[in-house]
Amino acid sequence: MKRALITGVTGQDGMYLSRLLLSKGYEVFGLVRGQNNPKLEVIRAWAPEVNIVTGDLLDPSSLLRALNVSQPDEVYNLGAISFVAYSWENAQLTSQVTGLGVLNMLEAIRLYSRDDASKVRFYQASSSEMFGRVQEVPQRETTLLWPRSPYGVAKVYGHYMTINYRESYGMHASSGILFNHESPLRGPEFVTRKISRAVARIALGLQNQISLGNLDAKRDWGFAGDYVEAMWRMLQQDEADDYVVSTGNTHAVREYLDIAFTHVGISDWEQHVFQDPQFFRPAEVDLLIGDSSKAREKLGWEPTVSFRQLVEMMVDSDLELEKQNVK
Ligand code: NAP
Ligand code: G4F
Repeated sequence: MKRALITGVTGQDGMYLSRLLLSKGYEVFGLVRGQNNPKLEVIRAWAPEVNIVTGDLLDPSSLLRALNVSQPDEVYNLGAISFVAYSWENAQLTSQVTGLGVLNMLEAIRLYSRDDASKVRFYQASSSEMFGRVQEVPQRETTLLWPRSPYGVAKVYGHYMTINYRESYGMHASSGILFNHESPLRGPEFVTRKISRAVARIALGLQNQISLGNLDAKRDWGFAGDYVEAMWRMLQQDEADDYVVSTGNTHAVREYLDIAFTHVGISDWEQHVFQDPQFFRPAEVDLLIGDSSKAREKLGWEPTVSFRQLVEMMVDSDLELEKQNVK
């Protein structure tokens, strides 16, 4: 039985990945921070078989302890401050958790492995946000990175540190440059879930409008359940490497709005949508579209959920949740 340690197990990807690994017969350990984390109950209900280990990416000795307890074959480092807008207001904290946290985990693995580089395989959750002011369309593994947010800068640090540990110590350390991926488990602060939730509530008469920022930004949105499969496949390769994971299609925020509102029978949706300056960012990533041919060829990975299916899945899920508020 293989053993895996997941940081960020209480997040969207951690939840999908934990179920994927359990379905493959892994013994799964999940790192949870804080003394009374409200998400603990959520992950316990979602995947009761996950063994919880307390720890924090800011606390190196807690990471070493988590490794000693879990004795993993594979570590998936998904833990991060992941909300881009928040990263301008909390730039140092974001740099420490999302950037230095990667170094803390890599160093803990190096010490735990006692320089046996083959002992633990490592996955780093890198991000298409690193492409920022994109220097090439579509973006691929070799595209110059030009981050546009403190979050993006922190992810670049973690990305290069992962490559550095691979090259310096021969560690099996892979970095997945994942483009935006969503699901009904997406945090409500991200634009897709913010919209699916509001659309459900508007359809049910629970609210009348939604305030958003830039509706013209374009993202390459996929389904989180597909993307965690790519993470696992990366760690099953003989050689560690870096891979772009994306659908290869891009859509503006207003296209997401159009499909979501149309799905609940509202065609004149503009009257429900307001733009509020507080949701515009100091620097925007205008366009993301990924070229995932390397992942498709080497990992045999491909997305299974279309953009329309993704939007409708999220709206349907929020309709079910919000109906409970009507009862
Ligand atoms: P998410 O839902 O925001 O989850 C983030 C996780 O990190 C949560 O479990 C959170 O724990 C944990 N965390 C925060 N601070 C921590 C700390 N100091 N120590 C340990 N854990 C900490 O993010 P996600 O969407 O699942 O994304 C997973 C990873 O992929 C993140 O690194 C993200 O930056 C990256 N990524 C995401 C996407 C995407 O589109 N979803 C795309 C590219 C890359 P709490 O529950 O306690 O807050
Ligand atoms: O949903 P978002 O907040 O996601 P963003 O910034 O693309 O970041 C997500 O994807 C990254 C991968 O590229 C991850 F690394 C990161 O952790 C996170 O998961 O915003 C998407 C777009 C942006 O252009 C934003 O300006 O939607 C635009 N937007 C417009 N109105 C809004 C809003 N975003 C949010 N969150 N809230 C709004 O009201």
